[in-house]
Amino acid sequence: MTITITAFERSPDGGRGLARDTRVRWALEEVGQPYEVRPVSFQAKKQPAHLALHPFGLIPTYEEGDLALFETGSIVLHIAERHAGLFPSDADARARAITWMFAALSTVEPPILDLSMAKVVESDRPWSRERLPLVQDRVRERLGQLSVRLGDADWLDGAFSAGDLMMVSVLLRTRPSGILDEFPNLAAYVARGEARPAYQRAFAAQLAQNTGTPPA
Ligand code: GTB
Repeated sequence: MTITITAFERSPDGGRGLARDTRVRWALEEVGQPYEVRPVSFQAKKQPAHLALHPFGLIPTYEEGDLALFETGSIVLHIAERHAGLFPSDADARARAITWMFAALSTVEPPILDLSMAKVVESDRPWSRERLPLVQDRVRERLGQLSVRLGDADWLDGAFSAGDLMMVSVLLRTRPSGILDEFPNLAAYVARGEARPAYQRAFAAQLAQNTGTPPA
């Protein structure tokens, strides 16, 4: 059955891979599932056809036959459950991988998103300069805790899993701020994720779409 995802027609990041379709592409590449991409413009995202797929008018979405999903956590979980390659076979190890997915999305990502908002959307507010260090410190606190847990391991819980895919995807967004590099083991962890052939293919595909050039 054909898998179709939606992505920005042109991502505001110009193809740096920070929009959330990249994590879904990466998951599909890890499990070797081909997929099609339906680019969605900013106007189309708010139209009834897209809202029927995504009630909040965001990307990405995922369609496979009669199944339509939104939320990258749910989409990656679905992909990992249906195909080998992203979850360990041991039930407890799989539960821990899911825990790391949730940790990435609900504990690590929120302060990172807050920092993006503080820099992009709120930078012209009179209180912005005073608030920014507080927001940066909240990101530092989370990354510091994660750094301690990761230690010198390659991945968060044994072999690479959907938990790492989600955590690396979330951490990538801290690189432009310079905060990621304050934690050398996390910077190396993210680099290990990016070095995976599946990530490389996913990145190249979204870059090609956002720059209008075919992947090499
Ligand atoms: N919780 C949802 C999920 O995980 O699927 C969040 C989905 C979401 O926020 N999607 C964003 C969106 O559709 C795109 S990824 N935004 C359009 C809108 O708000 O109208 C967020 C994103 C956008 C741009 C960059 N960038 O340019 O660096 C990075 C991340």
